[in-house]
Amino acid sequence: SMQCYPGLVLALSSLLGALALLQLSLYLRVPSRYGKHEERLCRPRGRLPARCAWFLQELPSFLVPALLLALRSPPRLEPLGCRLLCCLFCWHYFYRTFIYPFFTRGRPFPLQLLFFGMLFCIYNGFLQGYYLIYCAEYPNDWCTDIRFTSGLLLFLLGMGINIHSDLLLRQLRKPGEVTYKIPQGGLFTYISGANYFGEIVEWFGFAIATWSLPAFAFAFFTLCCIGPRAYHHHRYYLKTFTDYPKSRKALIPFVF
Ligand code: NDX
Repeated sequence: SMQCYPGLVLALSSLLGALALLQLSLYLRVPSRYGKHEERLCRPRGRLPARCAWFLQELPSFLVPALLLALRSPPRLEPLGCRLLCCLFCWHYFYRTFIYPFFTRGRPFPLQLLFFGMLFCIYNGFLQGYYLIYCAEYPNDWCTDIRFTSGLLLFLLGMGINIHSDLLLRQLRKPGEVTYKIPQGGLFTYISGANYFGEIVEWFGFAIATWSLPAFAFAFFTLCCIGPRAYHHHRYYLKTFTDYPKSRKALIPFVF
């Protein structure tokens, strides 16, 4: 049966960190080609409706850790911290897999990116789940540790911002519409990438609550993946809308 191999966790986390840097070098200058940054005419290729694409892409991030948690024998009941943290991860991906896709009004998603996105979700879902369920050790009072409590608070705050911002974006379109408008309300008042800001806060909160290398590697990956994307969204808005609010920043309120 499965057991903890610390070397495996170290190797997978390092590779995730390396992927984050690769991501940064690839997408700092040019955005990843989906949504408003897709070059429709230049690159005709397969697409899947946004609904199916997001469902399929994110499903492994829910399924893999959920299965690891459910199938471990003997079940790991102690310490409480491990199960709680694994449930937090699954909770986010329950939302992203079973709720977000069914409401999205996004454009069809490129198959090629879907394939890589799915591979990424399998990889990361395995790493986070495997670490928490087979490797992590926490004292029994971890739930009252300042790292756990402050991390959990950040996680919940970030998730709230992310879900609320996703909702504001969705309400910009009527069903069937694919045009872009200026996002308004919530944190969009201050930044163009409010949904991304929430997601980044969320995963840094998760990293602090788990205090683990895999979770910090994932938070760093998230930052390198959607940080530049927030900047590209911001540039797109400035270029497209002459009446775009001048005081609005890309990702960090009042700063950048
Ligand atoms: N999916 C994470 N890399 C990614 C998919 C792409 O969950 O090969 C990372 C995720 C993947 C990426 C994933 C990993 C790396 C990949 C990359 C593709 C290439 C890259 C695989 C897995 C790669 C290497 C080389 C390292 C292997 O029509 P539309 O779609 O634009 O409509 C949008 C709409 N909208 C508007 N509507 C009206 N007016 C406006 N002005 C609008 N602006 C937007 O809102 C969408 O329907 C919706 C949201 O759009 P957008 O662009 O703001 O967000 P989006 O990027 O689609 O993300 C959606 C949510 C969001 O909450 C975000 O925080 C979260 O997913 N997310 C996204 C990406 C990654 C991630 C979280 C994470 O890293 N944690």
